[in-house]
Amino acid sequence: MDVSTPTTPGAERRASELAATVRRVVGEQSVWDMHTHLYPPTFGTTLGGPKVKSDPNGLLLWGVDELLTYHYLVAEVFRVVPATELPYADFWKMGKQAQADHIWKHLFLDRSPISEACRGVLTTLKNLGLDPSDRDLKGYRNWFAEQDPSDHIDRVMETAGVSRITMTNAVFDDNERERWLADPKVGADPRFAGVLRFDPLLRDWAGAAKLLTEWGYDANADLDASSVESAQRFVRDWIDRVGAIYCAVSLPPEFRYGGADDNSTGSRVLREVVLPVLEERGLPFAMMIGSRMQVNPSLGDAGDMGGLSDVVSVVTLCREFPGNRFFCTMLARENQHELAVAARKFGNLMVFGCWWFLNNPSLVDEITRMRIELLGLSCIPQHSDARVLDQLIYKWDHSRELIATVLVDKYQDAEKTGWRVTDDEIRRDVKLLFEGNFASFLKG
Ligand code: HDL
Ligand code: ZN
Repeated sequence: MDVSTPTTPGAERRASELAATVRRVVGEQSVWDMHTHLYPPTFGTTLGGPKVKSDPNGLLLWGVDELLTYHYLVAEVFRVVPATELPYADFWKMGKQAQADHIWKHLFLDRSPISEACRGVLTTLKNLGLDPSDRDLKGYRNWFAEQDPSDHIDRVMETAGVSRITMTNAVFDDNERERWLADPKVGADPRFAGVLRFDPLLRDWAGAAKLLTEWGYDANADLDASSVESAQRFVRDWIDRVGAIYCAVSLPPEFRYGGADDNSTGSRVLREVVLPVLEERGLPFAMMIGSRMQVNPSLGDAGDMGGLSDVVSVVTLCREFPGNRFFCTMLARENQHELAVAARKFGNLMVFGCWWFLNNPSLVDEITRMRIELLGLSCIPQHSDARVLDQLIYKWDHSRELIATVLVDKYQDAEKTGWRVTDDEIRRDVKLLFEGNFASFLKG
C-alpha cells in the first residue's frame, strides 16, 4: 500500500491549494467566543480613556499593564524572582504599572518572552499595529491611554475576528452582583452575552445557603424542600437578570456524580435545583471540571492548579438527564481522550475548548486532532478564557493557526481517497466549529 505523501505534481498542487483555502477560511471565519471573563465598559474599567473615568474595581480589564499582569504571568514571574527575594505581599502592594514593569523586565527583557503567555502579549501588540521590536513599554502605554474603551472593544473584536463575547457573570462575586442590582441594564451591550456562574452552589452549599438567605432566598444547609424551592427561585431570578444563555460552574477534580442514589449535598443541588431549572428554561449547563483552587493562596488568581477528574460522572449525568444539555471541558490533559469518547455516546454532551493550562500550542494541536478524529465536526474546539480584552487577539490568532493546521491534515487525508471537498463545504464546516455548533447547542 502506498503510504507516501502525494507524488504527482497535480496531487501536490491540489494539496497546497487545499491548505491555502483552509487557512484562508479559518482566518476569515468569525467566532462566537463561548467563555471569557470580559465585560462591556458599563461594568467599570480599570483603565479609563479620554471620555471615561477609570474605576479601580472595574471589571473590564484592558491595556498593556493588564496584559502584563495577567495572572498567568504573575505565576511565571515568581518563578524567576522568588518570594524569598520579593515577598508576595510586597508585589501585591505595588501599583499595577510597577507590577507590569517588574514582569516586563524579568520575563521579557532579562529572559526571552517565549512562554505562551509572554508570546501572547507580543502577538497582541503586533496585531494592534504596535511594534514589539521597539520594546517601548512607555510608548505602548501612551497608545492605550489615548483609546476609548468601547471603541477599543470594537477594534479588538474586529482584529480577533470575534463576532460575540460570552461573559462569565459570577453571581456570588459581590462586585459583580452589586453592579447588576444597581443597574439591570448593565449587561445590555449587544456585543456581549450573559452566562450565570454559580460555583459556590455546588462547591459549598452550606456557605451558599447562608448567602441566599441574606439575599432573600431562605435556605439551610440541610437542603430541605423549602431550601430547594428558594434555590430554584434564585437561579431563575438571576438567569432572567443576566439574560443567561447557559449556566456554568467550575468544579474540583474530586467532583463526582454517582447517580440517583448519590445523596451528597452537591449532587442533590445538581439533581434537585440546577438541572430541573435548566431543563425548564431549555438552557445548557457548562461543567468546567478539574480546578483545584488556591494551592498557593499568596499568588491570588494565579494560585489555582488542575487535577485529574472523573469522566464517568459526566457520563452518568448525560444518561440520567436526557432532557438537559451539557457543555463540558476538563482541565487535565489525561482526561481529554475519555471525554471525547464520552461525547460519542451522548448527543446532549458538547465538549469544548482547551481550557487554561491546556491552552498551549502543543496541547491544543493534540486535543483538536483527537477531537476531530473522534467527533468530526461536532465539537467546539476552542474558547479564549480571556480576562483582559486585548487577549482575544492573541488567543484567537494562535488558536486559528493551530485549528487550521489540523483541518488541513484532515481534509488532505480525505482527499487522498479521491474525495474532493469544495471551498463552500470548508466554509460550512469551519462556521460550525466557530459559531454554528455553539449556537445550535444553545437552542437545543
Ligand atoms: O474558572 C474559570 O473560568 C477559569 O477559566 C479561571 O478563571 C482561570 O483562573 C482562568 O483564568 N483560566 O484561564
Ligand atoms: Zn474561565
